[in-house]
Amino acid sequence: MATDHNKPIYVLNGPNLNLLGQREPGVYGAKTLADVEQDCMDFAAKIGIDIVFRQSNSEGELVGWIHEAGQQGSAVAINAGAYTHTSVALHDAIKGVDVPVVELHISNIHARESFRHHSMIAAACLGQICGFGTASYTLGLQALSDHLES
Ligand code: CA2
Repeated sequence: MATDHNKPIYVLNGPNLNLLGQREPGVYGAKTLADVEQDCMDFAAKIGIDIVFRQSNSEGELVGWIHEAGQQGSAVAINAGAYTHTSVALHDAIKGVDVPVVELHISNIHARESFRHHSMIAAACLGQICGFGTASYTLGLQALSDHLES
């Protein structure tokens, strides 16, 4: 698939990620979501892509944004937060769009509580990046950019 440089990569964030940097710094680090957005903007400018960065606590809103990305975007990087482990709706939305989707997580979900080991969206995604702290976001953007160029 050739990269459509006119279309942005959507970076979508699920529930409670608006709290980043305010609690649990041992698990999720000290950066706020605004810091992560800035890191993504800087990285996107460096590698020559456009991004749209959003967060919602609503499963339905995330579903709508995946649909929007399927029409107006080139790819999706999603940290679905706790919906990762529960949401058939997000799985189906990802399956329903014709753009590559990368699942990302700040923490290593496989090294945490057993209820975090299973991802409902992993099988619908191109791949999964987790455990690299907030660098998982820029790693996800790099992976999608490389995939779109290949
Ligand atoms: O490691 C990740 O990125 C997660 O997607 C984060 C989710 C968690 O449910 C997933 O299992 C793994 C939680 C996001 C909530 O983040 C908070 C940050 C600070 C304080 C409270 C929640």
